[in-house]
Amino acid sequence: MKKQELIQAIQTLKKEKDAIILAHYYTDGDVQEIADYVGDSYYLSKIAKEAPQQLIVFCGVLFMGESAKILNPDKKVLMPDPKADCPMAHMVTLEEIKRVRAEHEDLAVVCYINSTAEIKALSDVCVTSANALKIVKNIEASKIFFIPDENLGSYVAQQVPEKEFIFNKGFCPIHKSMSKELVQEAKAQYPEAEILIHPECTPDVVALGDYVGSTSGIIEYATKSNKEEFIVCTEIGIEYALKQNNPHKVFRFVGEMKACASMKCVSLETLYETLKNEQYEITLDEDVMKKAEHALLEMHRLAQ
Ligand code: CIZ
Ligand code: SF4
Repeated sequence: MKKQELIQAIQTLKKEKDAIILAHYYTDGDVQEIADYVGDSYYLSKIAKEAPQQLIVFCGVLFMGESAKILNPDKKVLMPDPKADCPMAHMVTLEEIKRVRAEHEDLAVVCYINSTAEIKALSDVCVTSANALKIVKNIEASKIFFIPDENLGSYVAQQVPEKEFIFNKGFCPIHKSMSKELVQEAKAQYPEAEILIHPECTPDVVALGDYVGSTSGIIEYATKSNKEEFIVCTEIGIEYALKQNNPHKVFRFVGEMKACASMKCVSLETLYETLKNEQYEITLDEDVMKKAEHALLEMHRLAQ
């Protein structure tokens, strides 16, 4: 089918099947354009929780679809591609969480939303890059085991010196490829550009940022800034929303790997197939869902 036909077919199926399409900022522009809501995982988790439609189609990676299912369990949640997984979501073992819990008192296990449902089920609260700082400050426990991302954990820890942090060695390969050298080279070439950094980048890169924050934070900052040019250290899919809000500004991306293959699994074709065949449905163990729900609801409560 041609693009216009695909778009038409998706719109028709969406109405017929009472579906809502949610898309993350890292997905392709075509997908963001057709989605009902586009945002970061915190925002999309709130939309998914309240969605009245029967079908929720999540254009993103598996942990996002799982979170939607956990927060709105009576709905059918579909993902366009079952291979769209985030490697970081698996970078801590359940045994490690149990071990650290057993060894420490007055400890909260804080889990980045980029994690499997099983990991969330063993955690006290979830966070996203948009709310991690606020939530960690609101936690009563004096010790924080931050999983799975060491870089986001370090970024938060720096700003919450009153708490003791235990880190875990997880990372995002995409953000890790955005090295200090590449950012410095880009800055030498474009000295006027402001540097916008996602906190999944390593601490040496975070230290170079004029602004450090989540995707929604980066978009907001770039839109308000009176600068015309930016060096952006996060996944390239964000360019679509940046350009939509700022058609005349220039965004330069750095990194050996600028695109996350999992996020690019979604296309208009796979989205159409998803709606037509009602595949691939997210199913989760009931007990895991209940426990993981607690961590996600705690995120919504503590981020207020
Ligand atoms: O929280 C999210 O949506 C992710 C994965 C990135 C970000 O900063 O928005
Ligand atoms: Fe995971 Fe990184 Fe891809 Fe985000 S960009 S889904 S953290 S691998």
